[in-house]
Amino acid sequence: MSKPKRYTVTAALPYTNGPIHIGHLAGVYVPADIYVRYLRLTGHDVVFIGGSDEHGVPITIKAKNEGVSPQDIVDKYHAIIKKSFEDFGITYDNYSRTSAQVHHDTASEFFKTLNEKGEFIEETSEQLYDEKANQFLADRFVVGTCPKCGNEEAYGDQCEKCGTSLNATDLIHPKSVLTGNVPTLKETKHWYLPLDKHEAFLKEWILKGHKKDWKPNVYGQVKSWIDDGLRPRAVTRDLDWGIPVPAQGGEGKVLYVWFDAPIGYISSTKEWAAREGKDWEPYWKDKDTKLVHFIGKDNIVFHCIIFPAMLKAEGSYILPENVPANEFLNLEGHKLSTSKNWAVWLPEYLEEFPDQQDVLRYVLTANAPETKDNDFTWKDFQARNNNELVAIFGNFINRVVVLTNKYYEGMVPKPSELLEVDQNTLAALKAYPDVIASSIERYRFREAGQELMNLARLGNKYLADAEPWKVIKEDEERTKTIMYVALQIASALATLSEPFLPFTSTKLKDILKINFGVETSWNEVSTKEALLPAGHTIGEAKLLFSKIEDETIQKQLDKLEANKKANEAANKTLTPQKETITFEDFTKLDMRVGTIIAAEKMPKTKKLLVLKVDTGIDVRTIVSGIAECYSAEDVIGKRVTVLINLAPRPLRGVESEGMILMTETPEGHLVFVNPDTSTSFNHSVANGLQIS
Ligand code: B3M
Ligand code: ZN
Repeated sequence: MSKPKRYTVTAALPYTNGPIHIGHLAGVYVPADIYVRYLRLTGHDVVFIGGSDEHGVPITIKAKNEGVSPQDIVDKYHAIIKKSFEDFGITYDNYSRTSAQVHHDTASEFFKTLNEKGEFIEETSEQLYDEKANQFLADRFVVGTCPKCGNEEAYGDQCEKCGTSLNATDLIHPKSVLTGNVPTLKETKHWYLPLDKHEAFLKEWILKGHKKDWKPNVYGQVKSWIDDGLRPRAVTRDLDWGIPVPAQGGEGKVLYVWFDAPIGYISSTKEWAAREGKDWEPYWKDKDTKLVHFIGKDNIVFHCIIFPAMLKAEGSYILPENVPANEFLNLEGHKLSTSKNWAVWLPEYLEEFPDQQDVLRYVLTANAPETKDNDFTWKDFQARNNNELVAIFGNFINRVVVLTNKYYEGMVPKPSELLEVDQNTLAALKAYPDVIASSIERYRFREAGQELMNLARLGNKYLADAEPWKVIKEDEERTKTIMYVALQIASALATLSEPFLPFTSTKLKDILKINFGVETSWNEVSTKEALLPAGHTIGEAKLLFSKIEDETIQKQLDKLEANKKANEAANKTLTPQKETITFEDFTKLDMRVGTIIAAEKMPKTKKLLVLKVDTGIDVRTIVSGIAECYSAEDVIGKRVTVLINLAPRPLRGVESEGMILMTETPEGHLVFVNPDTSTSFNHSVANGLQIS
């Protein structure tokens, strides 16, 4: 595309079934925000669009699990997610939600247009059905083995391991997420988008077209799907949460979430335009608009094949110029996982590191999973903060500001003759806007972030070599020149850091007093004679970054470790229920409340305690396998529930005349079914009685 007239930039609409974590930020939102901030700073017409994805099975499942309505879930997480974006400086021009009326209308219209144009196939076929839950199983309501890669946890619409988009009936050994049942087949009618019909166009557009400049991971995935052959794909579902299908025979059905969600970008643009008194259409329909979708790799097929096919079928829309999808970010060597709570959640991060959004933005950019999956570690986080942000960027700025205040009461000195080293440094400085821009425009945000740090390195090295703190003693004129040059670098950093470290950039502009009308634009960093002219007065030094201590990092590692343990306990496979017994069977059990009056360890065993228990009718000996959790002293005097009519049996030569009822906590500890409190009884209900 020749120079675009305007940009429409979108970032994936997060599902509102939980808060967002560092993986989302690194993969989608920070790169998107860097990109749009850069575009704005360079004077482009850009709209940055986002919103919450509030339909779809993940939401319904979350609501079911929490025993609340889907609406409660989306209201809760929409607010939390929106706030996280604001907190981390993600500068959407509009953040909408797919439950908004404008979206329901837009998505319905879109469907109707395609339907009227005959772009769908209506077909009745057999779909997976859960007899027990009384519902069809699509998308995340069903898991099974991926026919392509063998992943046993593939969903009904997609395998997240290999990225393949699936139809639920493709799954091998499907299983209902709702009941665990093996689904049966039941006839139902749906509307299908015949992707095969668009195959020729997609080939032309992506494979033969200019999409070779797409990232190799994106291009490669898309090519492999096209090469595999495309098939019709259902765009409606038998569900009750979503946008009702606006067609005859659509009663009780909703639009497939991946049909409505990308249209959410359009609805959100409409909302923005209405608010700003603009026309939304050029942002989606003018061929001089550059449309860019920022997404994670699991969303590639939807943004590179299905949505473009929808847009093409509709006929009046432009197609994305680029879809710079990232790979995944891992955490301390393991896949990020919401269900396993293996994540750094943004709200929690801010609680523990208040006002340190830029540190996270910086580290996630430096480690962005641009070309392959990457790992976030707390040690690396600490190292990047301490060795780069504090030791290079922060240190340079601090020295410049402190010395300027000390020598010149904050006034930028007038330089005298520029030596070669000064000229070279200023020339190097002027090259940075283009260098960083070129990386950003090629979606190489890691590289861009490192170039920014290189500019700070340039400053640091310049000062360290020039040593103004020594020179001042013998050559005041030379010192002025050195400080002048250093101040120009500080000023350039204030401007060029904005896309990456927006909070720091604001602070720095405040320190340098360049935020009120004397701001330098991105391009002016290269062209302006003096970024900070002699005579301009700067403010006092303020710390931009602070060192992160080992204890702080250890605390985060401990927290993850604790999560892991809790998970292991929670994931222990629950013993299935035994065969049912009759009420008569139950009444045969004679349970009494007794008191342990004596206890001793059974010699040469690990697990056994020999107890004397006062049952109220007698005192008897009971051998109990609880010694790994309780010592003899622990249990003496304890009131316990005893099954007294269990046939006596010898254990290691001691006749045991009954049984103490115990149960297991989620952490795997044995606890007494305690007649004195109700809590332990709840455990027994939840976990099944374990008899020791
Ligand atoms: N909500 C998937 C996700 O959150 C999906 C993206 C929609 S973008 C239109 O990962
Ligand atoms: Zn797979």
